[in-house]
Amino acid sequence: MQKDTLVFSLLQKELERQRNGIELIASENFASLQVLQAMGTVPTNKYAEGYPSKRYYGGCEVIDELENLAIERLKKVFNCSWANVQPHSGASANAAVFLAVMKPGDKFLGLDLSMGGHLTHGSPANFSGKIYQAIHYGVTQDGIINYKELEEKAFTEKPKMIICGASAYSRDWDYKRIREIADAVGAIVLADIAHPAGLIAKGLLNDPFEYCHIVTSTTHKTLRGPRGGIIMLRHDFENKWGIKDPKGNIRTMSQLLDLAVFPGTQGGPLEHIIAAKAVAFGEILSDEFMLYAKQIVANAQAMARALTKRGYQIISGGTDNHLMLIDLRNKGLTGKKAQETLDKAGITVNRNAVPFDDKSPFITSGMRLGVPAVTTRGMREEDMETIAELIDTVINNIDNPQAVESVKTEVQNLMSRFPLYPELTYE
Ligand code: DSN
Repeated sequence: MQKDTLVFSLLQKELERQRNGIELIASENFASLQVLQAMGTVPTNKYAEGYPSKRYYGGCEVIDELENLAIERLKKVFNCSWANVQPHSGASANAAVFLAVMKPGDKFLGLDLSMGGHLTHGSPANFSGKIYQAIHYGVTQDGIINYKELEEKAFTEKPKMIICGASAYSRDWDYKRIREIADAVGAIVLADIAHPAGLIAKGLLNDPFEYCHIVTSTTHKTLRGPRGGIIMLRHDFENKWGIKDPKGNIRTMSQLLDLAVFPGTQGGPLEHIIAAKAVAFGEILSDEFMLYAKQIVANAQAMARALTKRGYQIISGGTDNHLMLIDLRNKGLTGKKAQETLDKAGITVNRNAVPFDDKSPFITSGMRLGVPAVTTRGMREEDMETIAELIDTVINNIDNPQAVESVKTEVQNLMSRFPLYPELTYE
């Protein structure tokens, strides 16, 4: 068969874009070459509905070994007793948790999307907000989770589940406090750690497993694996809520969650992606990944300092993790304009609503910056200062295409010092 030069030339173009730019989208990263290699492998040809040793298809003996390896490594990464590595994404992982523990119309509490939450935490546009009754808590004027509001709403509304976790929140979470509130109202706590998972894995942030009943994550953000999702329990438990499986049996939480992933919300697992997850989990267990995770935190703090020095307003005044949310109103521009102009300079960010935003989610008053990807490229604290200066130059020349173009050249020169997949070519 002839090589599909059109597709592969587009892949090469995307590789060059990633090589030449400064990637600051907080949810993105660069998986290792062996993670990429594992993804493009033969298990994509295989159906393996079910779980290791309980499949609905023949020929799954090697697939079972691969999936078991991914599970065992993941259990070591987070010191947990049970894991499901089949969710195709973080949203799929969360959908399975909803299906396992909630009935349509049941109430739950989650962080408002406009305050840093996630679509699957009850946005009206998402299944979580359409099928279930979402109640939201937010952040205080200082940009910190409003635990008082969370507590008051929990007591008034008596939700069945409380979700903690965010997509645009730069501070650590008080899981203990949330569990105490949940226990007082009889709710299940779900921690969605998709963003800070890599830092949690290395003990650099509070441990949600100590207090949260169920933990979900993606695998492609700070965990630096393939695009995908996972669900974990540190301690499996008989569910005191009496939640039943589709046949009306009361099961342990791990059984309910397994059933909710398959056959509840997914069909055949992506075993080539599960192989790549196993590779990534092996990498996370290394000492090298500890250095990486520590560098993420050091870089995020260096970036926050460098931007604050240049007059940028960081929500909550700084960061404990890998990201920061910037209110651009004092710079007189919208998130949309900032994102689009930075894009022209080869600096990739995403516009983001800030708490109490007066602009629409399509325009926004803020931008979110994260450092996991630039840290993977080998950048250090001093490079964060350089990036802040480049961002500031673009923002100060927002309507000056020549100045923006000259930043683009500087960005390319800078990034050529931090090679990305030097051995890779698609042409
Ligand atoms: N879309 C992801 C993010 O950018 O944070 C969350 O799923």
